[in-house]
Amino acid sequence: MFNYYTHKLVFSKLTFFNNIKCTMVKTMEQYIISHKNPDTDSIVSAIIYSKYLSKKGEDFIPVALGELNKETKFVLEKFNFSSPKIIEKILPDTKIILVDHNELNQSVQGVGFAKIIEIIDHHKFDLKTGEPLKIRAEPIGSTCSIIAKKLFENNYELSKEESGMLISGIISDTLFFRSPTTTQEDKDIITRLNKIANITDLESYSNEMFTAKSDLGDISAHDLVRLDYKMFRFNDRNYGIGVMETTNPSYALKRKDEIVKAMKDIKESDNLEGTFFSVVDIINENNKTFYISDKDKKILMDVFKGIEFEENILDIGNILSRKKEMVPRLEKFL
Ligand SMILES: [Mn+2]
Repeated sequence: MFNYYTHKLVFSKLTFFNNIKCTMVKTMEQYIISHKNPDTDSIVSAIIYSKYLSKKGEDFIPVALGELNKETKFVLEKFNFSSPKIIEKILPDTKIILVDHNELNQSVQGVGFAKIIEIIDHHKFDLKTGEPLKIRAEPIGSTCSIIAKKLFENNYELSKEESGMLISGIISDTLFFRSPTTTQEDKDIITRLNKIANITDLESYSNEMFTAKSDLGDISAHDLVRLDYKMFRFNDRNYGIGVMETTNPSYALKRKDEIVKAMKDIKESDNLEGTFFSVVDIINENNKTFYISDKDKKILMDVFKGIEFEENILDIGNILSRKKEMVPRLEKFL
């Protein structure tokens, strides 16, 4: 769809270079960007927010920064949405909206030269921007919860499928309310959305989602560690933390040797001080975290009172949330 501001920008540039012959004015695409290693919350947020904006006559294309995981594919198929286009980088001055992230190292290549016009997120903030922008951040279980609130507030008429998508995003990020990031509001929002979506048994639907996510086939150990991986800066040094939320933890635990090797490679390539890979058993609410150095092992033992499970793996108990439990405690300690 036509966008006035983009058009004006291109038009003024053309006027300026009026000696250059140009037969076609091509408007620059505008994007809603989900984070790297995309998850269901970020992808659904981007898709549904783009639907809302297009109703208001604003054309933003939801995009993914990489291959979708199997849970997300399952959800899109279930509610009949096509996968968003995958992009790697953006041109300078592209207008973008960031959903489910605000740290630029989790965003698209070229984000530093883009025009970020809005951010909707539920993570801690670590951002400096050149220009004023719209920000909506809430300490709530998922970005989909914030999108749902915004759509309710603006009397957007959600379809059955759109409601089902938002419910899926909330279920995914809150591990169907098991995660300590869950708030009462998330639960209330799901109840309200399900009046439209009419999913008969939310518990069994959530299990279907988690089973889809746990089916990783013959994924390489390297991709497994990177599946839901984020880099953090603690005490001016880089740490990489991968998380695998699964109903089948033995899948990863059995592949220890490969995973340890992959973690060593990633430590090298990402120039990390330390690296962790947590296998989170969603059903039994337990976290087994891989480490590759004695230093990292000691950190896990000091911070989470981890107990030895096997060499290179500590059982750190019922720590389910990287965002709310792992990162703040590691940051404080380090
Ligand atoms: Mn999220």
